[in-house]
Amino acid sequence: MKKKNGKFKFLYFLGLLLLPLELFAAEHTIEMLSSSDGQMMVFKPAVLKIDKGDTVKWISKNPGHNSAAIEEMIPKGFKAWNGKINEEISVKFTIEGIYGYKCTPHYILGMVGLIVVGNKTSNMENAKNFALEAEKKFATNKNRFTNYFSQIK
Ligand SMILES: [Cu+2]
Repeated sequence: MKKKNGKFKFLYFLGLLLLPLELFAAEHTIEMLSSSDGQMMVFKPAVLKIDKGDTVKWISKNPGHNSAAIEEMIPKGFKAWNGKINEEISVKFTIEGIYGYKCTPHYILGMVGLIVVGNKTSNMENAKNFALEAEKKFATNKNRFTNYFSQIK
C-alpha cells in the first residue's frame, strides 16, 4: 500500500512538471487610492516584488486614478502600458527589471509606484536617477521615490 502511494505521488509530481509554466504565474493586485493610512494619492502596495511572468492588476478603489508606465523607468523592449482613468488594467511582466509607474493626473502629487520583476535590476540606475529628478517636481509626497527605492535591496 505504501509503495503504491509513493508511485502515485511520483506520477503526480511528474504531471506537475509537464504543466505549462503559465499556470504557476501569480496575479497580484495593487489598489489605486485617494487616501490610505494617512497617505494621500497612493498605490497600495506601492513597492511590489514579483516573479517574471506574473501579472499585476490595478484595482480602482477610489475613482479618478489610473496606472501608466513611466517610459524612462521600465526595461528596454517592454511596451509601456497606459490605463485609462478608473481602468482596472492588467499587465503581464515578461522582462526582468524595475518598473516605475504613475497615476497620470496625480503624478504631480507624487502618486507613483515601483514593481521589481525577478532579481535582475539591469535598469536600476537609469530608473532611480530619473525618479530622483522627477520627485523634485512633485508638489506633495516629495520623498516618495526616495522612500520606495530604499525598500528595494
Ligand atoms: Cu491618482
